[in-house]
Amino acid sequence: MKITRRQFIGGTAAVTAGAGLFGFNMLAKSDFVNAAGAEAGVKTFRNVCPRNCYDTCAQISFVEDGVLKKVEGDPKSTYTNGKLCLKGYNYTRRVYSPDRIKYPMKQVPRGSGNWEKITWDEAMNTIAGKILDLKKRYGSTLPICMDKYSGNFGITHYGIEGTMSSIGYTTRAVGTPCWPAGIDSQTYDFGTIVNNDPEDMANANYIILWGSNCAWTGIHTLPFIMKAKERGAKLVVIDPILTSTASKGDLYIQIKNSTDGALALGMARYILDNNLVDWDYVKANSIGFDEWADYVKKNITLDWAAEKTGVPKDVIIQLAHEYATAKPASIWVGYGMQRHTNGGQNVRIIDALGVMTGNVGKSGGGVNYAHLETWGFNYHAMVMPAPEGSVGMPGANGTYTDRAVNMNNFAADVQALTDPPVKMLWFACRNSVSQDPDTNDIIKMFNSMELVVTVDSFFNQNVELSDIVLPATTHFEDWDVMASYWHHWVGINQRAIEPMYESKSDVEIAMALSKAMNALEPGSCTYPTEGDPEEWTAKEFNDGIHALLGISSYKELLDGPRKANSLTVAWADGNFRTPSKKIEIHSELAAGNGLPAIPIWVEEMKAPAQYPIRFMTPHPQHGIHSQFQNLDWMMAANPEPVVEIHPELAAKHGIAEGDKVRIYNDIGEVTIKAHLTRTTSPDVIVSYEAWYKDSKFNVNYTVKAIPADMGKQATGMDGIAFHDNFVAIEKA
Ligand SMILES: Nc1nc2c(c(=O)[nH]1)N[C@H]1C(S)=C(S)[C@@H](COP(=O)(O)OP(=O)(O)OC[C@H]3O[C@@H](n4cnc5c(=O)[nH]c(N)nc54)[C@H](O)[C@@H]3O)O[C@H]1N2
Ligand SMILES: Nc1nc2c(c(=O)[nH]1)N[C@H]1C(S)=C(S)[C@@H](COP(=O)(O)OP(=O)(O)OC[C@H]3O[C@@H](n4cnc5c(=O)[nH]c(N)nc54)[C@H](O)[C@@H]3O)O[C@H]1N2
Ligand code: SF4
Ligand SMILES: [Mo]
Repeated sequence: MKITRRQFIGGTAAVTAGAGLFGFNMLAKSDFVNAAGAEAGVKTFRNVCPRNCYDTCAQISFVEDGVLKKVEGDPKSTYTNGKLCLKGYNYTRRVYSPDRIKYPMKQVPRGSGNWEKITWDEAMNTIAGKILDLKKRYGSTLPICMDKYSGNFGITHYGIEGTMSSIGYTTRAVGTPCWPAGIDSQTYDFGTIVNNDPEDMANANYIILWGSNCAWTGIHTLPFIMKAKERGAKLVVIDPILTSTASKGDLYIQIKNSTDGALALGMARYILDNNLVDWDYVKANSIGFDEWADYVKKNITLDWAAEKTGVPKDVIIQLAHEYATAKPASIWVGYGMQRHTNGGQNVRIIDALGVMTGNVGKSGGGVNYAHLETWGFNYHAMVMPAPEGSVGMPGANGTYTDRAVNMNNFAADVQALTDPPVKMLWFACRNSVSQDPDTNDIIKMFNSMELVVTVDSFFNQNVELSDIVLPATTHFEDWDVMASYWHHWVGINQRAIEPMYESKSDVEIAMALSKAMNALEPGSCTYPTEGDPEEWTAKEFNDGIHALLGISSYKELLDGPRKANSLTVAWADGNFRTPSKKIEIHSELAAGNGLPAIPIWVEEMKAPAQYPIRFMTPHPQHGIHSQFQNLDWMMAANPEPVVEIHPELAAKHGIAEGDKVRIYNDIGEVTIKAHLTRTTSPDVIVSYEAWYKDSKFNVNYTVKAIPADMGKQATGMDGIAFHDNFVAIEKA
């Protein structure tokens, strides 16, 4: 079975290596050597999935004659445990997709579909020329704006930020759509985000999945949850939608959106009234608890909580009693529940529940959100000095800085800038047209540009509106190092196959751009013009990372990923990182930012009269945002999007299964096929965000850039209330 590398591999050619062809017994060592038992000529390599996914899977790739034949989960990571999700098993299909961007191309005019192949030299000279032209016309590089986010979270991919720094002070999309409100909550309460090792969830006696659809979005934690269940633990899922995750629960609670804080406050009232508080823990570790307890007793009743949340009073009592007594009890706060105008505040109230029951700092416990403890790399590819004489936004003591625009309000913020205006966009690891709120405004923003460059591997909706597209490598064609924001493993990414077609990694593109700029104007770009991809990765390591992982060189990761074992139980040492060094139930930092000092109830956003239906657009099963769903195997499994509608709501509008539904509000509309289901409630419709091949489907036409309540403190910008999205519907 031989497959040679071809320019255009389509059909089934590249994916013939069936499951079971190579056994796991051969996976012991893979530093470019064939492990015993491997088919002759098959090499194995270590890779890590670089997607913005909780699981950051350690992978083994199987390569024959330079062709990637199969990708498996690496059994050396006890978290990945030899398994991938359905996206992971599709990687061979992704790498060899005929739809990959193969070489630099230009589109004249933008949006016409009139693409023409160009050379790397032409692409780089055009881009370099435009950068220098803008710099000359406006006196700085501020008219150049970069938007990079989560296409690839590898550490060397911060070289995209480095590309910008190396040309001068530029305009940058700052912030994150994922999790900022919740990060700030835990920053106010504990000083930062740290979660228990998700593998430790196996030790819980009670688990609440609070606004997390981990059966789709973080699948590798589920086996640990199931282990806990086998030991007798109870699983509760709190979500407005009866998701796949909810179907695994012993108890499913269909809460009204954005009222999680009311549920948690109701639980707190019960816990206080029934003296189930862990006073020893609270007194030793927190400040402000009495003030909050006073607030709860004076203001919160179980009847109010039941009315607010739609959760019956007896269920709130049961949940509160079980959570407070089944020690240890673990909460996983998902990112879905904080995508609301009071989302951060609701997370603070849930944090307080964990504290009052003494579940923080315990194995099998925790209020688990995320962590960045294994991310202490050098960011060598990112940290580049501005060229001499560069001018930017005035900073401290006569220095200059970049100009920030809010990633979560990108179109409006970019267009509002006048002095100087933004005239060139550089997208990498980012599909703004598909993923940003207010698609119509995003398109308007594109129209006001002189040059739009997108670096990507696929002809997505962002590329469709760009002038120049540059082909990006996949992670099998590149060296990198990868950490997770959830589990505690770190792994290396080897170059398993040569870069496909004419693709380059983002760092190689930075080097090529630097060459072109310095040829046109010596000294205009500080990015190195030469460098070996493995060396770039090696330079990200330091003593801190070595010590954390128990290694002395990155090369040891070629034997398998390593886990930071010192981090297993978050806050076990009680060394909180708040100003007071205690858990701050009363946070002066929050108060100073204009937020309530204590975790009190903040009203949720109500539906406006003309748009009474909430349109939720959470994360899909078959793709990760705009990635994977476009592949033929995924299109076969999930050929078209649907909007989930409760039969009562559908009947009200004369909508039957399979009808087209026009979903609209004052900023835009989208038409989607109806699927009638009781998994949602009669005032909420659901369609999962994604990019389908050859489709204009895009939920973000109706989504407004409404800020969440928190995020600025830790991430520079507030989060976005994706789920406070209100629409009207009609049969199309
Ligand atoms: N309506 C709605 N919208 C949402 C959300 C929602 O819940 N509802 N969720 C939001 C959230 S949480 C997020 S994180 C964002 C995600 O939005 P994005 O960060 O835009 O995420 P992706 O679509 O995963 O990736 C963007 C692009 O990166 C490309 N890419 C992959 N690897 C590389 C690489 O190595 N180099 C380069 N240059 N490109 C690469 C991919 O091909 C893809 O086209 O979407 C947000 N949008
Ligand atoms: N397959 C797949 N995996 C992914 C992603 C993907 O696109 N696809 N995206 C990745 C990224 S970038 C992120 S940020 C994470 C997100 O991971 P998750 O947080 O698990 O995902 P979401 O879909 O944003 O939301 C989770 C759940 O929150 C619920 N929810 C919404 N509003 C509320 C509320 O008010 N209260 C409660 N209790 N629940 C609510 C939604 O119904 C949804 O079921 O997943 C990552 N993993
Ligand atoms: S998308 Fe997530 S679960 Fe799937 S292979 Fe990648 S890291 Fe693993
Ligand atoms: Mo995200």
